[in-house]
Amino acid sequence: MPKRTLFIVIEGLDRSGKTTQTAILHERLVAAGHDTKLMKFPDRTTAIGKMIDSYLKSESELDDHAIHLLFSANRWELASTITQTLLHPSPITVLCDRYAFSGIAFTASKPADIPFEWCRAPDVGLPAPDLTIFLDISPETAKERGGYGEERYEKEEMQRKVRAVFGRIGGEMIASSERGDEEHASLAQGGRGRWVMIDAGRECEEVAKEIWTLVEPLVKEGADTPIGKLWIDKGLK
Ligand code: Z5A
Ligand code: MG
Repeated sequence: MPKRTLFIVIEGLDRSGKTTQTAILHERLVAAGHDTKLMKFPDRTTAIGKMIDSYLKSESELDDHAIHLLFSANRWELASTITQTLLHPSPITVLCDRYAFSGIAFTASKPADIPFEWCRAPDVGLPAPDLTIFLDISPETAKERGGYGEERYEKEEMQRKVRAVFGRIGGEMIASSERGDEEHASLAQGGRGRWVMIDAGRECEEVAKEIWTLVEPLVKEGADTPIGKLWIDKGLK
């Protein structure tokens, strides 16, 4: 199979610097000659994204299950864009700010006690990231970055629960990519669908440097496996 470009996701807790670090990484990739498409979820520009935006700003109310499915639908409506970009004849890397992992972490942390497996189900089969960089930050440090804002989930108690669910997702992704390693070519030894946690409570440039050190050699090498399907393909379950 010819080499293809990578699908890289930056995930993390609120105020961990996802948008800041995605922008820096995007700049560095482009400067290094890697054409890169920047994406973000929720993508508030689509019709579904506008409903999500209105919900997050508390301008509208929706059942917890319904909004969860809208977040997922927002990814599915852009799934073919991700795949087509990765398979484009001229190589384009896809770099994405939040993805399905945020979807599970936030809904499963709500008081409604919606089961983890139910939260994961609608995203099963989406294009799987080759690499997910998880920006970890303590709720205390996050709070120092200006406190939580106006939007619905920006409360400390909720953020603690979200952190715990992300811990479960990350643990399962790491275990899965290690299992997958037995049969698949590895993403520079880290396994297919690699999940890497980075301490985001440090200076911006320190975090950016660690991300670049991780990403640069992987992007140079590319992937020689087909685009995975999230939680379906071996090594991504
Ligand atoms: N959500 C969901 O429920 N289901 C889903 O499926 C998805 C999302 C995809 C909106 O998301 C909400 O949607 C979110 C999850 C939920 N709920 N909450 N809460 P969003 O992505 O639109 O949220 P956001 O408000 O754009 O991003 P964020 O997570 O809050 O922030 P961030 O991107 O991680 O951080 P940042 O914008 O880069 O930085 C925050 C501030 O810290 C800013 O002032 C920076 O200048 C500063 N900063 C950044 N890095 C540093 C360092 N290293 N040191 C000091 N200060 C820093
Ligand atoms: Mg952000």
